[in-house]
Amino acid sequence: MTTVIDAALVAEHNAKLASDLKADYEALGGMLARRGVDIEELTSLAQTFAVAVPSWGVGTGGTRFARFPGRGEPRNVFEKLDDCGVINQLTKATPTVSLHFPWDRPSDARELREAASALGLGFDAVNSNTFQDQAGQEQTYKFGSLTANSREVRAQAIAHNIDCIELGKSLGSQSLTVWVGDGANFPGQSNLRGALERYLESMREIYAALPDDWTVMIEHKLFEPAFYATTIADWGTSFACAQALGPKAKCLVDLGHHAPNTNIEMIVARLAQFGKLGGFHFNDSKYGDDDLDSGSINPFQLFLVFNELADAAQRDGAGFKPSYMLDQSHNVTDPVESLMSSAVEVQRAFVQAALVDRAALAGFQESNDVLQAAQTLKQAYRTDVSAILAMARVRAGGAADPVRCYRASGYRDRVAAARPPKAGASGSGIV
Ligand SMILES: [Mn+2]
Repeated sequence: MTTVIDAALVAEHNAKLASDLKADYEALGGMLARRGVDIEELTSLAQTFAVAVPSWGVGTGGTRFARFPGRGEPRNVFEKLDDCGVINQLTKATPTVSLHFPWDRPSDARELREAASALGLGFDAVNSNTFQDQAGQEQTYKFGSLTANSREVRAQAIAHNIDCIELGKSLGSQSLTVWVGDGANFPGQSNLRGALERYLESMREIYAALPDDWTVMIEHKLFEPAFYATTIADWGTSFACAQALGPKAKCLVDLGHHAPNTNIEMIVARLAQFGKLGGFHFNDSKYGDDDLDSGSINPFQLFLVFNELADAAQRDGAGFKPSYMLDQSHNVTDPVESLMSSAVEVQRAFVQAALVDRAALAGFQESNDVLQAAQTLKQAYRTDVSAILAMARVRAGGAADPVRCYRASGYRDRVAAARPPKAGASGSGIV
């Protein structure tokens, strides 16, 4: 396997931090032992954590108003893979990449698969794109895609999704994520029920093209670009469609795709209960679909989501395996740094949720000891598990402090020189 950053540099970085990490790890281990928790078990658990990186995340995003490109942005899917390789090399938590077609469409799928595999990367869900028109496309998605009134537009959108499945098969993916921006900007623009009927009709054709071991994940989003009525606006609609389509259809929860203050952890519990939780797009938000770094605004919510996931894993066993992906837009930070920090923050919530004393919590719930039940969650959430995460990384060959190590490596300066900006470079937009 090739490493993008010199492995000797990572080893040197880790050696410098080794004694501090050992001291922090032993102190935390002692504190956890007094609670009856074995730190080694948590460290092993942390090492099992994996979240996919979106290929579009390694480029600078932008807003509806402007995009300010960053230095050394990847100009094609191979350069995106290099950046993803750095993220996984230093965090050891992001072994897969989620591609977006046609932005990342390879001319040779085998070459792309080999490039990924040389970096130790695999491919997670593939994502279709029927929310913008591509050069040379016959039909426009201006008035919708899978729900469009026009049969020709729907046929084009269906064919694109089936093409994504075929591409994904050749890359080793096992799921397709479908998000459509279809909806209406004015009351009366669209027949609300008719649009959903057309959506289901289109999705049935896509579903029929899925291999047996594939999943199609339906991603809902409250609003934007449809500002009056979005066809797949909420988890209820997503759930109803997944039920109507069949067992290979599941729901995908993007944390930013809800109204402010929505109880997302309860949505997670509901979908898990009914076997329809397919996966996540992790990010954070303050107002809407802000696509901010995971855990940057509301880390407690992220913890509560993972608390529900830990509960579901305990109830449902090994069969419960939702897929995790980051889905963020980086406007003012180095995307590699943001994605590394976010992977660590999601992993942190995963480990903190494992710290919840579930037997004690169940007892407090049973006896209606409300205060102690709440405190049980808070105790886990307040525990700083940074040393566990760092130890998990170091043991796997990653960096004790990924961002510090990355900065010391000079990677961004190197790629800034090697990747001069190019007009019309491959998309790194906002999803
Ligand atoms: Mn998303």
